[in-house]
Amino acid sequence: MKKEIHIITYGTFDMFHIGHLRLLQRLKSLGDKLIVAVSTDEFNSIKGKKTLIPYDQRAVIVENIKCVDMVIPENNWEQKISDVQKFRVDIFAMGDDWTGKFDFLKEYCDVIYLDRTKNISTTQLKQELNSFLDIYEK
Ligand code: C2G
Repeated sequence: MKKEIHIITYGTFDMFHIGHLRLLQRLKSLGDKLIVAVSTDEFNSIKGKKTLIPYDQRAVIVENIKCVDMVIPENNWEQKISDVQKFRVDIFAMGDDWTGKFDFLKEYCDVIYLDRTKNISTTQLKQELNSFLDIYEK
C-alpha cells in the first residue's frame, strides 16, 4: 500500500486572494494530503504582521478551500519540526519569498519554495483599497 504524500505549508492568509489559492492548489497537486498551518493573531504580532481578518475567520476560510485537507494553528516559529513529525509530512513548501529560511527541515522532509503569484499581495490590496476610498468615499 503506497504511503499517502503529506504536504504542509504555513501562512497568515489575510484577505485570502488568488496568490494564496494558486499556491495551495499547486501544493495539493504534489501529493495527497495538504495541511495548512494558519498563523494565529498572537503569532502575527510576534511576526510584526498586522492582519485585518481575525484568526478564526482566516482559519475557517482556508479549511473550506477545496484543495485543503486540514488546518492547524501556527503559534510560533518553533513548531515546524514537531508538526512535520506529528503529521508524517513528506514535503514542506512555502512561496519563494521564504527561499532558504526553512532549509533546516531538509533533515526531516523535502523542502521546496514555489514562485509567488505576481502582482498581488495583501499589502497591495490594502493600498488599492485605500486609494479607492480616497477617490470615491470623499
Ligand atoms: N504567496 C504567494 N503569492 C502571493 C502572495 C503570497 O505565493 N502573491 C504565498 C507566500 O509566499 C506564502 C503563502 O502564500 O507561502 C502565505 O502568504 P502570507 O499569508 O503572507 O504568509 P506569511 O505571513 O509570509 O507567513 O512560518 C511562516 C510564516 O507564517 C509565513
